[in-house]
Amino acid sequence: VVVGVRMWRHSSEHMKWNGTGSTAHFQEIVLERCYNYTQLVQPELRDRDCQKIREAFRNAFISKDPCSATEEDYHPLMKLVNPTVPCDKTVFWSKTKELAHQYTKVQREMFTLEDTLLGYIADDLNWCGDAGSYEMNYQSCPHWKKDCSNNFVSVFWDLVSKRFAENACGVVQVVLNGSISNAFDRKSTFGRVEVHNLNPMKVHTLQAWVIHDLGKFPSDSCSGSSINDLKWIIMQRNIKFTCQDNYSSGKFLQCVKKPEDSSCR
Ligand code: N1C
Repeated sequence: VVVGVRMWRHSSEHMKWNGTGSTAHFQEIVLERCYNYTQLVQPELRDRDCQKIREAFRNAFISKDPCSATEEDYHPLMKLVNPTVPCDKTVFWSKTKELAHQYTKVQREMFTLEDTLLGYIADDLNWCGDAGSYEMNYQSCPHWKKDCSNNFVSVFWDLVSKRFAENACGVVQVVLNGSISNAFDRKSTFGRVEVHNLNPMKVHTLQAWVIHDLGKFPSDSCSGSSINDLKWIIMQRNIKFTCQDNYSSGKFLQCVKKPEDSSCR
């Protein structure tokens, strides 16, 4: 009976947040993804110390209040991994994660954030700790809306997205969702962080692709008002803007593979 009571108290103490808890085996997954990326995906990074990266990642949030994350917490991790995407190869996305990743898989040398080391490591993972404990909290983590926006996962994505955008150069692309009413959303990470951190000295054109899902009615397009917002922001920043639409997702991927096809012009 005593053991049962202790276990119950233990887990209820940790159910304090409204978001999903840390991903099971977080540490092992981080290490495995790091090795996989640095040895197989991008062997130019083979000298990166994955144990150090895992430790710096953990130290960023462990034993800390999960609602008081700052950029500084991640600085040691950022120092170990600087983003290196060649000019003309950056691909942003908003509400089109799946499709953007299919695109960079077909166009092998193109990069979304998840095709860089830190994005690859953290993709789809969840993590948080607790002040006064060396453990991760696997029961619950702060929900960005219901608990706090300065949680460690949100601060991480905002920071790596900012660095990813700051480092972009040449022509950059964004894959947007034409099957929702606002293909460009000022409140998304792309609209709130990335657009404003492109460096006009380095980026000369933003090329937008507005893609709709097969079978769904297109709800937004290059001539819609949300894209017009984006165009206005980008042109004000002295960056050239181009937009392509009327592709379905399947057609888009076909045309990526076979751009010379007459139906793709
Ligand atoms: O808010 P979004 O899309 O516009 O963010 C996407 C945008 C991309 O261009 C990426 O470079 O911002 C970057 N980015 C990620 O790569 C990423 N991977 C996983 C931003 N967020 C990312 N996530 C998680 O998805 C994160 O938790 C964030 O809150 C969502 C954003 O998805 P979205 O709204 O479709």
